[in-house]
Order: sequence, then C-alpha cells, then structure tokens
Amino acid sequence: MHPAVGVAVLLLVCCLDTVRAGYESGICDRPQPCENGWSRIDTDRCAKYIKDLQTFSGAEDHCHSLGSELVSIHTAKEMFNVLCLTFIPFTPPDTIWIGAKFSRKQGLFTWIDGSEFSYTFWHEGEPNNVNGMEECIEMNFGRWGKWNDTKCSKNNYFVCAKKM
Ligand SMILES: [Ca+2]
Repeated sequence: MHPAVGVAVLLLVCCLDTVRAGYESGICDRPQPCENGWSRIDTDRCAKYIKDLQTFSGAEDHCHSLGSELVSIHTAKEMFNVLCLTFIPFTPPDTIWIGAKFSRKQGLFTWIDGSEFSYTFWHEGEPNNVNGMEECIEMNFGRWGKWNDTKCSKNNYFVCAKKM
C-alpha cells in the first residue's frame, strides 16, 4: 500500500471513531435551555420531547394544547438538536413523530407548520409507502435520527416546537 493511502485510511478510521464516540457520549449532554423544560433547536424555536404514545393526529393535538406544532426540521444542525432531545446513549432508539405529512393534493411531503420541506434524513430504502398507506414521517427508525414514512395511525412519542 502506498504510504499516503495508509495515512488516509488511518485518518478516516480515527475520525469516524471520534465522531461516533462524541455522538454516543458527550455532544448530546448539553441542550440549550429555553424555559419550562423546552430546549433551543434553532435561533427562534424551542422544542420539547413528549414521551406519550400517540397517533400522528393525537400528537398534533397535544402539541396544539401547548401552543406548539409537531417539530419541522430544515438543516443538519436542527436535525442533530432534535435527535439529541430524544437520544439515550447505548440504547436502541424510540421512533418519534416529526411534523411532516404527505399531501395527496401536492403529491409530496410537507411540514404541517407551513415551512419549506427541503432537508431530509431518510433511512436507506425510505420513503417506500408500503401498501400505499404511509403518509406520516417518524424519525429514529432503525438508527438514531433516520426518517421513515409510516402509517399515521401508529403510536409514537413525539417532539413539539414553538417560536420562543
Ligand atoms: Ca416506510
């Protein structure tokens, strides 16, 4: 092997491990607080992880009762912040509702808070719309963070967000 290739491989292994170690332990331990148990996810929004099993519409209703909407995600940074709200090290992920739903009228996924749907973090092979029945998006599917389209009648935990 050419020495430069060996160094490149070593660097890759070292740095992937560093990222994984940070992800598994430290980086998620410092949420920026807002108030009353809400955490900052971007410059003008705070979010709250609700560990209550609800259908998509049940989760929507719960968020509305808190003056919020199911969370929308637009950047990798927001994605990471939402993931960290739900993250428990060395534990299999719980799937959670985020605020995206398929619009039959438009033929695409939209955020229910009306913001632009441009960023995605799909699990490999998703969205696959099994039996034409999967119109809501859950995250933490199989792997931390990853998105899956699924039946809106499923029960999941969820994350609400509001401007604060
Ligand atoms: Ca699916």
